[in-house]
Amino acid sequence: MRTITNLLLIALLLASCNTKLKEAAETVKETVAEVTQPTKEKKRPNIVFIMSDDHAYQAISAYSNHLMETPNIDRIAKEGMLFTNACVTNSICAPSRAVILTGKHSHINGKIDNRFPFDTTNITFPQLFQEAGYQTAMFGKLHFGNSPKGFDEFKILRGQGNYYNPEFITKKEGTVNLEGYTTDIITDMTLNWLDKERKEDEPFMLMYLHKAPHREWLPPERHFKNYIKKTFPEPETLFDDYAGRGSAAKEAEMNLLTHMNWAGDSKIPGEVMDELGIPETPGWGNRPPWDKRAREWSVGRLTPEQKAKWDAVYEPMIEEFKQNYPNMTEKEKMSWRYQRYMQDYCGSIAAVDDGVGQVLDYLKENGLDENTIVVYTSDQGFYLGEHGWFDKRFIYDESFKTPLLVRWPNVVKPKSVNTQMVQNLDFAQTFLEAAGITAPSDMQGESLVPLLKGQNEGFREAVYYHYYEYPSVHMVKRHYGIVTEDYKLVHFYYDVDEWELYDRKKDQLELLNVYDDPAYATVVKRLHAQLTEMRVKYKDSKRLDDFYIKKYEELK
Ligand code: SGN
Ligand code: CA
Repeated sequence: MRTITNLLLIALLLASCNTKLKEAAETVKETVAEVTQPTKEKKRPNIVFIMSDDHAYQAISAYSNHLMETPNIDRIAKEGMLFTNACVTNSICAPSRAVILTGKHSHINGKIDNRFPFDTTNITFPQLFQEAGYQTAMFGKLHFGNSPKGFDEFKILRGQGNYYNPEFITKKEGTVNLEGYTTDIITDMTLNWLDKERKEDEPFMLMYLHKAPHREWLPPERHFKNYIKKTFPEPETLFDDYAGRGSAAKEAEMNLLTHMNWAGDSKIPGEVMDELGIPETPGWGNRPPWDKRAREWSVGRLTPEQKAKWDAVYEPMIEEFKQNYPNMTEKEKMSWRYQRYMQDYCGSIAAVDDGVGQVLDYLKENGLDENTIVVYTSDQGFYLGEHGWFDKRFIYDESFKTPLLVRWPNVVKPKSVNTQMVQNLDFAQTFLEAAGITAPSDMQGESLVPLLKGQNEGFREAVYYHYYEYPSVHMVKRHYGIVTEDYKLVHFYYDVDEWELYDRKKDQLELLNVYDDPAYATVVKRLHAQLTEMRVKYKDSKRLDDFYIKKYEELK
């Protein structure tokens, strides 16, 4: 009753400002009705969580169309909210998925890298949805090492999965081999479940998870035949020499010219490499190359029919390359590799965009769109030639940030843009709150529901990041750090002890480490203190860093 009296007083005060009188009276009427009468039970929203693998925000036209158009993914932002500062806590596949499912940082859920097993005693948000009476289903790439808990139905790719003729681990039929293009197969499975298996009277939580555009980037015919002809603008930092940064950037093995496979990634057959005298790209840390084998396990899987269509388009490209290669400068080779990379990368995304369109259409045509939250994101960002790189892992922007678009009719204002520092860590609590399910108190994220409703006040001002997988493929050193709107403070450790500070406002390309610049002494001091506080808040520590190093070495 006291609440009602207070509300009345506030409304009357407002009303005294004359013209607002009528409005205020209405507000009072509505609020009193809400407080005194139990509101008609609202239908719980459905959730469609769409995630692709390694999809850089740079390749979504809702963010920027300098590379390609993604009209269907963009629909989510047009009818909902585009997050321009969404980021991950640990930029790599399986750990990102573990963070999303558990709502806990990697050092707490234990899945610190792709190799560590996922501890299945962790509580994941789908389990809570299932317990609360939601129907749950997952289709596509999980890449976890184990089957997901809390799902009525799942069909997941084995490990990394393949672009063509994939193998799926299924809940009901064991392992199955399917012929066709994986992105389309995952879409078909999703649509089939929505149409044939879903019960109409219960809400659902559906995870639709693409393998594309993960390496080695194989588009379907309908897209490779167009994308192979395209030319893409080169990023400003394609020829970066890493001069302003420490050893981590200099020693990473992610360079398009020196670390990308010719046979697997650029689609130049092994015989042609031999003919031209191109050596195989060494494996990480000088391990044996997997360059030619990568072609075998990707293009090598195509059926004769698929291969004929492939060759009809890729052979002319290979012929042209054979003619040009002997006279190409190193710079020209880099530019060629960048174009080749973007043609296949963007072509793979075009198929994801088609699938997203089909799912959005299905929801609309079946009257499900009004009460369904649709989320599009990636497991992390990706380098599209920025700093001369491909792959991810770093706290630097292109891999640290991730796309996030959310459509929630009647809650999210169409065409809204949110600049808050949200993380994949927040998804679990967001979905749970949206569904009216209580989140476990030890989850470490923050619900994004207020942000989706347009209320940003009091949201976090800094995020914590920690990457572990080293030494490993791409050789990105272990590091943790804090990122605020203005700065990024990073500690690279294990075989080095290096600190980096970036001024995010003045140096958006992150080319200059200003950690030792006296002009930043106060900032460094303040951020160190904030980082220490964050490590305490999220229960991370030097002791845990050492624990995971020891475990990592034992796993070798
Ligand atoms: C493979 C890829 C790497 C990639 C990791 C992790 N090499 O090892 O380029 O970084 O997966 O990717 S490949 O030649 O085998 O494709 S992740 O998305 O699963 O984390
Ligand atoms: Ca990934």
